[in-house]
Amino acid sequence: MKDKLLALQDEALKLLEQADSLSALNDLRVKYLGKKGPLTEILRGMGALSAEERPVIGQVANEVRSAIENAVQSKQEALEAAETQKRLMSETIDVTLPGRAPGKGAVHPLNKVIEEIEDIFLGMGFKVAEGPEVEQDYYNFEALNLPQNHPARDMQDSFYVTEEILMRTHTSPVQVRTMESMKGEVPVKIICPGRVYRRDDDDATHSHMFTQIEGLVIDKHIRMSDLKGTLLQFVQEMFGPETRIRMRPSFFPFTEPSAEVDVSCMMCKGSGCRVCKQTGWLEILGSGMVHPRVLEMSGYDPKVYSGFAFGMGVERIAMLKYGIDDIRHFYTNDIRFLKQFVHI
Ligand code: 2NL
Repeated sequence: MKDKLLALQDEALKLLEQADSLSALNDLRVKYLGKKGPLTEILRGMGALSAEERPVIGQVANEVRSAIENAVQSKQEALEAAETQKRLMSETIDVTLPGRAPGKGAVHPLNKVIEEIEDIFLGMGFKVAEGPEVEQDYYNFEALNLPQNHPARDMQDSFYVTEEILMRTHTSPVQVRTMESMKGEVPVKIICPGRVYRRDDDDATHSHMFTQIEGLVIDKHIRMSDLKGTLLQFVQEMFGPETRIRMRPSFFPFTEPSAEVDVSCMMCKGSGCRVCKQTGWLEILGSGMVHPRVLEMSGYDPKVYSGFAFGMGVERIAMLKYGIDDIRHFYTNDIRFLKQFVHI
């Protein structure tokens, strides 16, 4: 019996010495000291021993148990210490290493151009007004004198949400809302930048979503020469002081008379090149005197007040100014394209 106990102790101590993880150690503890282990079994069988043998074997069994318990205890401490050491090593931080510089963002080229245009008009005393991109038919069409059967109102040309609600097709509704809220007060002198939506197939020069800036001035005695002077000042700040403009008769339902505005080509200074198709001129704006019915519908008496308005596509301006050949570059967010505008 005693030999059996000592052999058990030898075996247990040997395996404990080899245990290389806390879970392996726990398995061994259960195996040798657990309720179903050999030691418990031996102690249970003590009843069959003689009265002389019982205390001797009992003492040996207790010594064996203590020896195994002590071995488990010290091995556990050793493994825990090793584990702590390992974690400390893996979590070591070298505080002397240089930091990693975070990647810097930059303003999108379209937003830079919007800000540049806003700054020019702010310098001439305009305020910036913004409004909803999802708009009521009334503000987008009706109040702008667009007749019921006008092609722009066709389901085929605009993104309708319901019969009465659509994605705005220009930023004019913001100007209508501003006139309404001004309740006939003057001067009105605003520009309205923002996204607009039209059902168009995308290609190098068309996009179903683009950015527009419209301007509106209403006061007493506003006339065509105020429009021309304002736009000349704008293009000379935008494209250079030598820039010239010309106005051609045109038509918009919301202005009368209406004019298309061309700037002298900034690539060839007007001598003719590929960009201006040898004409020396580039079309950049639509404009005109606000139609009397538009003034009247939004609370301004056309016998007392007059105004001018204009609208331009920001992408087109940016493409001309920076020689960009495809409008889709503004929306595909290719970092190689965007990086070229970080310092403009
Ligand atoms: C273009 C032409 C234009 C307007 C926009 C306007 C707004 C009000 C009243 C009258 Cl509230 N007119 N806006 C006028 C003429 C032309 O835009 O080619 N845009 C890209």
